[in-house]
Amino acid sequence: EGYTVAVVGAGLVGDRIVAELRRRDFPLKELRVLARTARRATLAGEEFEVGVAEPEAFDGVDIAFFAGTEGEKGAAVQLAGEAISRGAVVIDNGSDFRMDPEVPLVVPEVNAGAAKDHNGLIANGNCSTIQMVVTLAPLAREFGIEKVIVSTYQAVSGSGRGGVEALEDGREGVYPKPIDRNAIPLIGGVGDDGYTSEETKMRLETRKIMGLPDLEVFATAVRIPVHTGHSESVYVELGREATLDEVVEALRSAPGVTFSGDADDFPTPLEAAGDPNTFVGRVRVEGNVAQYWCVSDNLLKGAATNAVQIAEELVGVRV
Ligand code: 11C
Repeated sequence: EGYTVAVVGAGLVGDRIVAELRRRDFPLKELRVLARTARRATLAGEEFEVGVAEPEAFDGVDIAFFAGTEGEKGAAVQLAGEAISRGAVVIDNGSDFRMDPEVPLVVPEVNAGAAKDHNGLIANGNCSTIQMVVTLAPLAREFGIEKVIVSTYQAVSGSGRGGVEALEDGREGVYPKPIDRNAIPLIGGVGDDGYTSEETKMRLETRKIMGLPDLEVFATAVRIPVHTGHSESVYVELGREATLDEVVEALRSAPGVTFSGDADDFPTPLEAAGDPNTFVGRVRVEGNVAQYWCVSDNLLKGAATNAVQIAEELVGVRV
């Protein structure tokens, strides 16, 4: 009964994947944790004998979650093919394969059906993209959307343990400038067009997940001294004029959204951290322009929850 599941990576995201598999009661026959080196480790309060992530470790695995590594090529680049050739379906939280046309990029509230069309690998989106598309999808369905301008306020746990140490212990070398009591408008490397990799991910991944290849998306991604929970200020040009009530209704009834209120109610990272939903507040509407504030736990919906939801789509369980 159940599935043999491997989690590759014992960092913050690997920890949350184990937690979400348990919390959502995913049908497990066996749960293996793999990493670069073998060791004992505690993930989500559970002790594991962590195995070495090497090809043979995927023998018998049905689903392999690759937690992904910010700033360097994920382990999936080396090992996804090995896992797939042994019969596993890989769900990759890393960014290496997301824009590959052969690889579905899935946020179940938006494009669950895409998960079925895989060739062994399904990509999980970037955290700041996922929470945005969860809130854009109901607006696209109801009104159509034409243009998005977004500024992010991103938590340090998006950079893994190193980011948390930079905030809490002043660790150097993680960010280009100190993060404590600061705001850093540069996440990832800067491309030839002046956009950072994080900003480009938000543009390209949003188009792919929403199936809107021409959608205009302009992002500015900013790191702030918050432990967990990414926030976003979103401006959307809708396909038609709408009322505040209509926009609120679309957001309030959207799957995966917790609606905090319209003009003067707002969620914060402290409230969103630990919750799998995306929180929305500060909704304003003028003509065909909707603006709002959204917040989500970057390690949960931004990574682990979304990955486990994809696995649920694959095996046909609903929670
Ligand atoms: C951050 N969004 O907060 C990044 C972390 O493409 O999966 C995740 C990077 C990715 O820094």
